[in-house]
Amino acid sequence: ALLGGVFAVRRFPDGFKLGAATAAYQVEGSWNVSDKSPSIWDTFTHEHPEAIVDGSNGDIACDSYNKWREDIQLASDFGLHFYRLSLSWPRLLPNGFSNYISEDGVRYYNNLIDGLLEKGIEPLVTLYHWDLPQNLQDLGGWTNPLIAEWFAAYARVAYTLFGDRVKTWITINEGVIVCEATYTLGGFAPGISSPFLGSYMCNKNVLLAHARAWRIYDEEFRPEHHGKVSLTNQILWVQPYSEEYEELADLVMQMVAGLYSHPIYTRRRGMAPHSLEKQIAEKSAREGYKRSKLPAFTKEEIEFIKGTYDFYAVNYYTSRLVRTPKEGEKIGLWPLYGLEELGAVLEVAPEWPGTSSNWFFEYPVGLRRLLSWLKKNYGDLDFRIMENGYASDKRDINDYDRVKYYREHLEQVYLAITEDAVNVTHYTAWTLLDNYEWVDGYVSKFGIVDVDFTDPLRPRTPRASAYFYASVIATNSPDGDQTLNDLYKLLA
Ligand code: GBH
Repeated sequence: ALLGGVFAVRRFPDGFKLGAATAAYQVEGSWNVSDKSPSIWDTFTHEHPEAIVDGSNGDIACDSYNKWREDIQLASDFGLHFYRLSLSWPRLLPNGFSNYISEDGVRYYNNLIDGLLEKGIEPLVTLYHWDLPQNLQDLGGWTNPLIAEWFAAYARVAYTLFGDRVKTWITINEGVIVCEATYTLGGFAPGISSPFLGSYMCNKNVLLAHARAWRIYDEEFRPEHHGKVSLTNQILWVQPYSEEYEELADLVMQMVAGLYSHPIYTRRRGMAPHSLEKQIAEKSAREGYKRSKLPAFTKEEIEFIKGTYDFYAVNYYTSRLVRTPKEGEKIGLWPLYGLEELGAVLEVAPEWPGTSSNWFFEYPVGLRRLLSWLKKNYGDLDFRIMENGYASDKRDINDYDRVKYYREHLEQVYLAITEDAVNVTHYTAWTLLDNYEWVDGYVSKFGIVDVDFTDPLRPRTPRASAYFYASVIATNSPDGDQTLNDLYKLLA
């Protein structure tokens, strides 16, 4: 059995695509070279190092601005089918607006895209992975309705420059984090706390900005370039603590998934799932607001947003159990401990292993259940996992815990496809390289490749998980190379 071949080999469907992702602010560094202007993360980390666990920032990060050739070589060594990267808006458009395009920014992304294509790796490009130009934040950022126009203009520039070679676009990465981690928690750049007000305004504008960018592609670029555009959703799988909380669990799912999916992926009425609209309207009335805190959308806006997708992209890391609070129990803030707005307490099962990130507990089955929930709620779509990966604070090259995470999650993807008939077509490892993990600084490491951040040259060393993942790709099997797999099981 150790040599494999004895058991039937499990394989993903033909054409299943496996890749890895990074994001501009987390890897590029070179925050102020050439004419690049600061993003909200540059400003936030410089002004509030105390908000970051190790007081660090992304000024240099992995230095991928200079070392992009090495990154491509690694992606190629592992046999990645695609590499998901993001553009830095303030690197490409230092004013935030489209009146001035940075030549240096264009050169950098052309090099990266062409370099990937030369190795036969498809570039997948995210337009917005959280690094808003600071000057746009000064004008209200994602709470200013004009941002839909600013973003649309930026998207048009990107499609024009790179659309001949980039065929898959993600408009906005994780609207729920852009709005809730920012405005509800106040913990992410720009560090403004406006729970369930700013976050709801942001939600509306994110949806409108995405829809505009999708429609521009659809009308002006698709006829020539034939690409696809969607947004990614980071979704916690939330299951009832016990049977009596089934309805509550669904309500919470409608908040963490539905708020950004219902308006795009369903033809059903309204901008938010009905149960959620009702809940928030009632809560708003109790709080003395004349109208629901969820901003109203016009009929035209609703029509404008519906159907603006070409696939369903989901990022999955972790799960929660939900129940109502006990007598006198305080509900924590979204989404680590609870959803005060919905009267829901979230917690983790004691048997779910923790990681180096305080929000992150392992529950592989959650991924399979989430995929089924998405299919049930939004239909038989082309589902693409655009992020999944494991956090550790160890610089261990023999990262068997990470191998285990990938093995167990890939198995759940395989079961979702083969047992539940969910049409999952892509899987993306987060992340290619250890990088700047936002408020977790350089402490929480998600890379299948180690980066030495104490060395100015930022040397990269592939971990066991990189070899395992390469073998998954080579065999198109969730188990990877059976020999390797058995070996890891022994060593783990
Ligand atoms: C993804 O976010 C990101 O796309 C990626 O950039 C990031 O490096 C990766 O995952 C790992 O974190 O909102 O209260 O939970 C995943 C969502 C965002 C979840 C930050 C945890 C921390 C505060 N994560 N969030 S909270």
